[in-house]
Amino acid sequence: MTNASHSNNQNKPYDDNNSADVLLKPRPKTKKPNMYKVILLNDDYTPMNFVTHILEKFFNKTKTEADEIMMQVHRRGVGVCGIYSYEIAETKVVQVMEYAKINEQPLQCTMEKD
Ligand code: TYC
Repeated sequence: MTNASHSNNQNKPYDDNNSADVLLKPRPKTKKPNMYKVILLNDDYTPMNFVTHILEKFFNKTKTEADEIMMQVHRRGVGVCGIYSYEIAETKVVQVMEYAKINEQPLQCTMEKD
């Protein structure tokens, strides 16, 4: 045959009697990634305004949002900075820990599966 469409049904708008398609067609792969909470821990030494600054700088929070999360951590002991894929969450944790260290603050940042 010269025309490929004669030997298959690709050009036909409908394929009513080829039910095998239903079994063979793969489901669309939309697996959602595991997500991770990035968490700040309270301590008695790190200044409140340093924690607020961290939340603005690394987690793109507004001043109001950052103050709210900081106060949540201060009062309750922990607070969620954001929820990210594993690689992004890990990067945020490293950035915060390095920034706290060079500023000689004991602030602790960690991550946990959402
Ligand atoms: N508790 C600290 C203070 O009273 C403030 C603080 C808030 C520290 C949040 C860490 O993750 C933290 N200065």
